Amino acid sequence: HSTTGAQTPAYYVSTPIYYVNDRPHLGHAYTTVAGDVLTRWHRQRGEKVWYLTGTDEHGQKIMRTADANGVTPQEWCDKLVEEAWKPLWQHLNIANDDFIRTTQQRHTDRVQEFVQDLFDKGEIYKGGYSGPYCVGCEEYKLQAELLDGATEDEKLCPIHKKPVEWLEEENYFFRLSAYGPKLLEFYAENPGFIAPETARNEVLRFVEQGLQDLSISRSTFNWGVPLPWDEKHVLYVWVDALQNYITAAGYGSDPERFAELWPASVHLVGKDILRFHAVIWPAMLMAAGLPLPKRVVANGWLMVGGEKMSKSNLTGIAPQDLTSHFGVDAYRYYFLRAIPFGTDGSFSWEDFSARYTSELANDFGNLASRVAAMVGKYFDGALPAATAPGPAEQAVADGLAAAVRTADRKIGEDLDFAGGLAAIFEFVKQVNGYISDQEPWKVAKDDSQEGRARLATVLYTAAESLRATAVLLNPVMPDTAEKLWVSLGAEAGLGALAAQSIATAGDWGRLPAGSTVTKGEILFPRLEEKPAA
Ligand code: ME8
Repeated sequence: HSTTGAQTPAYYVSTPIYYVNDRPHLGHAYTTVAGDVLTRWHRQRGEKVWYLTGTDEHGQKIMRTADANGVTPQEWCDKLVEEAWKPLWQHLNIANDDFIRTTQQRHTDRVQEFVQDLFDKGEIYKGGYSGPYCVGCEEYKLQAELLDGATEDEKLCPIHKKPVEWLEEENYFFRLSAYGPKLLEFYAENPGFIAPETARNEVLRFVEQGLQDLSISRSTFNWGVPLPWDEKHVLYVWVDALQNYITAAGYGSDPERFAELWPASVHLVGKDILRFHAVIWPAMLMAAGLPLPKRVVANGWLMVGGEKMSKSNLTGIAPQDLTSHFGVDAYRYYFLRAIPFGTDGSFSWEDFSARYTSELANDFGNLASRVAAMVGKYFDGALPAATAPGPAEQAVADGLAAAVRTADRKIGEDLDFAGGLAAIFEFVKQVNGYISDQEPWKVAKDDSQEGRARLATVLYTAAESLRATAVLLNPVMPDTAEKLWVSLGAEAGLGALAAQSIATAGDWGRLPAGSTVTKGEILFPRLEEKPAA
């Protein structure tokens, strides 16, 4: 605990740290974009936020890949991190605050201290284990969950559909079995700890069956963090990996920062690695006497041909193959809008194109360009004041307030990105409906003072709606929202888009009359033909 006084806890979100055995695909980007939208949303609320991602670089999977490529594991990791992983996050406009690599000394030193502490407390003992192991998962499997392979002796991992290997060795064990009752108690007291509900139920059933102690070291290869008390062993890659969430946050090195960041607000994970995060990780933290993260939220899988998209099975699609066609912002939008968070979903070129055209280009992009064009044509680009508001305008203002409330709850609290985006785009539809009803191009033919006031009111209402839409979409589509902000001339009166708060986004009338509206860039250009496969 910090002695320098009360700290405001930061909203701390983590992604899994990804294995760098290969390049990233849509599945990795899915979790990372979700975390980016979540943290940008909280930043836009004015909260202190910390967003962590990184890479998992130890273990047999990485070692074998490096061997097969004739380089050392460290060389392999350095190359993949610098050439593939970091550039992708930059390309997708991910605003992470830190990037942890498990081969960094700031990590390995703290990991050694952590396990030494557990060893000293008697939480770790020496034993032996034999069982089927999947290198793809880096996990011992249970006989019962294996699938039949091509021959009588061959058994397959249910996730990777690849043969498991029989491992038999002397290792160190963590007394995981002792934590079953404490974990169940914790889940009962913290019903929101694991989401969604299906994930929570799966974990409860698993723990209720009784836990086995966990093998936490390996002595048949050396690509890992050495056990400080027995250097013939390296730490099991998952035990090392999970600790990134505290080592990056200043555990053991910067107590003040650690007090501010820990416990994490949300660990985002794919559903395949839920048990590590919702069972093993909390048990290790309990053993160390550290607070547990507040939430573990599991996303579903992006599927290809009915199977999980995966590096190991060569079904990965590179995000750049889609962003080069649809653009980065549409990419960020599409996966969160199309797949309810927590459920599996598949990407289809047709579905993406359809949503791009109807939701982004027609409903949203056209609205922005029509409004800017009309303010230009009828008021020389100077936003007029709404001098004659009536019930139609009140309905738009009410629709906005409702959209802000719903989106804030769904995106900011429930991680229901699809629901939150639906609420924002319902509002966009409402504004389109308002313009069709008001027919400003007809009102413009009425030169009377009353006609001018009506026209001014309609255009102000539309522009003010776009002002709020830019704020709400900034966490999801930052470049597009910025273009819109610029085209509305909002910066002069309201300041930078990033400084706008969600809390006041729904307050009607913030965009000052007199703002200089210009017809900016087309937000979502028409799609070219699909490139030949
Ligand atoms: O498991 N659909 O790393 P990893 C959706 N190093 N999400 C997917 C996905 C798919 N088809 N494929 C991958 C590891 N993901 C460990 C994590 S954490 C302490 C250590 C995402 O490279 C999803 O978030 O196999 C999944 O949890 C993560 O990538 C696994 O990445």
